Amino acid sequence: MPEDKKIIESKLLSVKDITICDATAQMITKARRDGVELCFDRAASMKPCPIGAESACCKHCSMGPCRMNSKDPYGKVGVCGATIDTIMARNFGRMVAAGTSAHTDHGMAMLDLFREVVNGRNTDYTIKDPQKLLDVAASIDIPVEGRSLQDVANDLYAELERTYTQVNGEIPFAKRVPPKTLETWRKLGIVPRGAMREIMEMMHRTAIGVDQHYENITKQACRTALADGWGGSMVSTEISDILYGTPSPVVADVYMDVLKEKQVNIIIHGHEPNLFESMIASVNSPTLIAAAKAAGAEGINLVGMCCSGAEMMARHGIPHAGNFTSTEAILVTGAVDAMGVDIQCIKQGLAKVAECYKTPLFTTNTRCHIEGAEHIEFDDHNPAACTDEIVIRAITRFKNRSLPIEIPRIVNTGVHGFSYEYINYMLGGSFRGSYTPLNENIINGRIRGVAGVVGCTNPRVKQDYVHVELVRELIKNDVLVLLTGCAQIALAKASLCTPEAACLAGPGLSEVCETVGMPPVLGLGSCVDNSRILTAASEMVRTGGLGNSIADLPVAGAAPEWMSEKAIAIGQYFVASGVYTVFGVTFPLVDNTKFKKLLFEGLEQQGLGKWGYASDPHEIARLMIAHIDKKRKALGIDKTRERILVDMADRRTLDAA
Ligand code: XCC
Ligand code: SF4
Repeated sequence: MPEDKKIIESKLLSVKDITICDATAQMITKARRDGVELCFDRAASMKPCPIGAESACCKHCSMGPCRMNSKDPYGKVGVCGATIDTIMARNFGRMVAAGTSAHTDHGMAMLDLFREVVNGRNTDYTIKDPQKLLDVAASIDIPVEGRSLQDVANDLYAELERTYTQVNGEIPFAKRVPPKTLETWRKLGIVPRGAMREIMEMMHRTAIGVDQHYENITKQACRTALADGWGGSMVSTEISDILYGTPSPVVADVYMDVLKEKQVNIIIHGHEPNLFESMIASVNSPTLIAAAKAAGAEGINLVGMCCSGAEMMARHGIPHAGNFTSTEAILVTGAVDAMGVDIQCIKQGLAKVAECYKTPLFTTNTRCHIEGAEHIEFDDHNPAACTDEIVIRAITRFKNRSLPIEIPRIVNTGVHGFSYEYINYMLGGSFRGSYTPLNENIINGRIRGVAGVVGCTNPRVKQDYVHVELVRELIKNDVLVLLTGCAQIALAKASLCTPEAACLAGPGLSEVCETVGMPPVLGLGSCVDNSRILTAASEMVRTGGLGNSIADLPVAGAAPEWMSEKAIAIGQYFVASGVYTVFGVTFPLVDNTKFKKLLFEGLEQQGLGKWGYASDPHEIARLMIAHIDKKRKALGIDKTRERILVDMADRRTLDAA
């Protein structure tokens, strides 16, 4: 597929080939003028290692590293005798373990804070959503009737801790899994016990000389990934909702014009909401606002990026400046007076760019220091000490601004914050909140199916382009799209997170959107909030009419511009939950191997989902829609229809709207 290849292999030298984000494009041009290097330039000057890209090497011991030949995958084995399938399965399993550990460690930090709030040792945070606490407790069979909130909270903490530490049995949220799906997992022996145990076993099994059957390694990869989706990530989402409030639709601005030239601009970028929540308190402190005004600023402007930004946008409507590949570019504006980061997806390259534009960069989390950045440790028990200090330092930087400022004058407004609970309410109304209307609209064909489009942006592909083209085609074909993470920001920038974007959807989906007043693409929050998609899928099964397991549903997932190991963990837990999941960019496997066949076909025959791959957005859409149609047919709710391609007229319709 020549078009496919072009997207990946173009040297990405001209700005219009690098991104469709006009603000990022403007900043790339300015950075070139200023002689500052960004991730796009580094990607262009360093080809991806072809052997690593196909996962055809192993460095698990010092008899190697051993390199296989992807043109002749069975032509040789490693010094220990490991075959290409063992090598690829081990590498894949370790990516799943790394991604799972990221989400579950994040979830554990939320649980640590919850414990301290519940036992009264932390009074800086409170339980903002007691109803959610009761709902979560009830969902895992903790008695709630007639009990005090404190008692239920104590039990909930003890129960959820098992998600991590339990050595035997099933993690608590296994109770939420549709029975037939759970039965399949039990049969395959992949119900997670506790995340720590699964990650440990995954690492052990993939060491030299342990598990050397790709099928058995894949089972543990499923089990580990499920400890993420139904474990660490789900705990993170639920506890964050309990502590900070469950999202409901909120209007929010995206793009770089959320920076304000005359204000003190502070960006928070990373993943854990506690830092961001405390920063909201700090920027609203009358003393600090007065200090900002004394320094000549009109006020203090707090903005998010990446996943903590997506989460704060969904929960509080905090403006969002851009996704993963824009985090260096935003510093090029010269308008950022401080950037505070915590964990995950924080490019080390930020330190250099921040230095060039005299923006103080602060690391705040004990797990993430960066050489060249200043560390101000964030402590849940005294959160203001860190966030107030960042504000003070930002005010100083504002006062001493010496470089010219150039803020791309582009901003878009959209609606975000579609939690699982809100979708329930939105479709069913407050008196009969339920997923029945969604299922009915799928059964009657107005909605063809549901797609989750998630994940990162990646400087190896044109930023936002694959996300936006894919989603346009999905909604045009009446597929309702759920978004999280950096994908959500790409679509928000492209104006698709608005009710008006219903005009771009097919006739069935646009009718539903217009009736309910919702956008055809629903932003759910950060990457850990992919757990909201799992909860929604379970509810669709429970509501009835669409089969007995998640694997029966006319749904599909995609991470078209992924880059992180976390995306692999997410993909694997969707696949293990029964979802067909298509990745773009590249897939770390050698073609024509048994392990690839297992991931792309075999798992589906075991009652799970399966993986797919394509780099071209229209091909990804074709694969997803074909799968949705296959599931509709199996459910007996298919009717023939053509796949519709997006044309220029559609683009003009949106511009006009
Ligand atoms: Fe990171 Fe979560 Fe990927 Fe974005 S989507 S690049 S993982 S910030 Ni999570
Ligand atoms: Fe080579 Fe085997 Fe060692 Fe891997 S574990 S580096 S394949 S000898």
